[in-house]
Amino acid sequence: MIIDLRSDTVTKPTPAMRAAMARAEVGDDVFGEDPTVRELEELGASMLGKEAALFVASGTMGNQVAVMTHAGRGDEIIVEAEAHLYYYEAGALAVLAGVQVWPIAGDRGMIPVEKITAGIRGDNIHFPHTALLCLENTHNRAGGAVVDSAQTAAMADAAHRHGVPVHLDGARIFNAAASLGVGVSTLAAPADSVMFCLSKGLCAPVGSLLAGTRDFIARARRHRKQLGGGMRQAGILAAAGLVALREMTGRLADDHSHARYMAECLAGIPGLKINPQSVQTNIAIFSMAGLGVSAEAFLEALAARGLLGVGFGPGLVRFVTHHDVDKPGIEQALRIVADAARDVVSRQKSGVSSQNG
Ligand code: TLP
Repeated sequence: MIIDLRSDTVTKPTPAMRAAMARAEVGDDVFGEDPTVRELEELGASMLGKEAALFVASGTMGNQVAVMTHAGRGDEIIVEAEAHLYYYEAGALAVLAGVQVWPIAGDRGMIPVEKITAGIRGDNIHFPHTALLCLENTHNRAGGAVVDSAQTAAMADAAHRHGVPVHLDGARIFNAAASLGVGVSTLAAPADSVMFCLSKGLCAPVGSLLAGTRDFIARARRHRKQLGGGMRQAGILAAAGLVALREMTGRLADDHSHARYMAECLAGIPGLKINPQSVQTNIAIFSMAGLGVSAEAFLEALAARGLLGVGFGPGLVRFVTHHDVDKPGIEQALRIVADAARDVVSRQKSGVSSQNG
């Protein structure tokens, strides 16, 4: 059996989801007539503490629709330098939204407030208009780092003081809320729009929600249509999303304790480096540079033994824990990592000694 820790997107829909999908009431959602999509949008909006929500095909679509709704062509948006919507969305900000980016390096998802203030352009014919500040919680490339509500409010206030709205990429906002022990609506409150994914830790097969004011969502609906995201009997998918929101948010702490446990064990394997304290949610990024091989070569050695992860930069590997890998699976994954690391190191040594000899 393969243990797949590449992402929390690899989970299969649960039996309850498949049953709900089979019996979902549907209609044509472009006409606003799919009752299950409407139910999901209403539930998602109320959980997030927003007036309205829009069901979209993916987190990427939700982020890009949000930017298109907040900003016009030639506008500038302030982003954290490794934010997903900038780093991992295939240049969509340029191609679809037509905006340019003012990236600011953050620390575990927190962008220094004074840099946000300094990044907001003044009223000058030479400058682009600063149209949006984008935040991310949990922050993926910062290893699933959690941004608390005071930090979120401080960043959002800096933007709002200058009339700049705030979008929150909350693909994993339920993980952030579970880690902090607060409601998602508390974390979402400072943001004008929030995207979150049903298809990450929550096991739905497809879909994300974009939430905001009623007026914002009405305008976003038009941009979703422009992107070809107007789906028809989408209630089949929304039905799984309803199960995700009702049944799957309460178990995320298990994923977090698995990731922390993994980090503690990985830290004890010679050649690997990770600070277990930095693992706050379900993502563990570790350095394997000490093994003396590339991340790709190490990932191949893991895959040959039945464990999948992803490369996250030179010498870095990411594991994401999720519903479909239980504690025994995690133990097995750790045995595989230890075995592969030992093997890589001993091959290196014998390679060196035979070269020398
Ligand atoms: N992240 C994926 C990959 O794209 C890296 C993953 O495996 O973690 N925002 C954040 C913070 C995300 O982590 C992701 C997906 C998205 C947006 C995009 O969601 P999808 O994949 O549904 O377009």
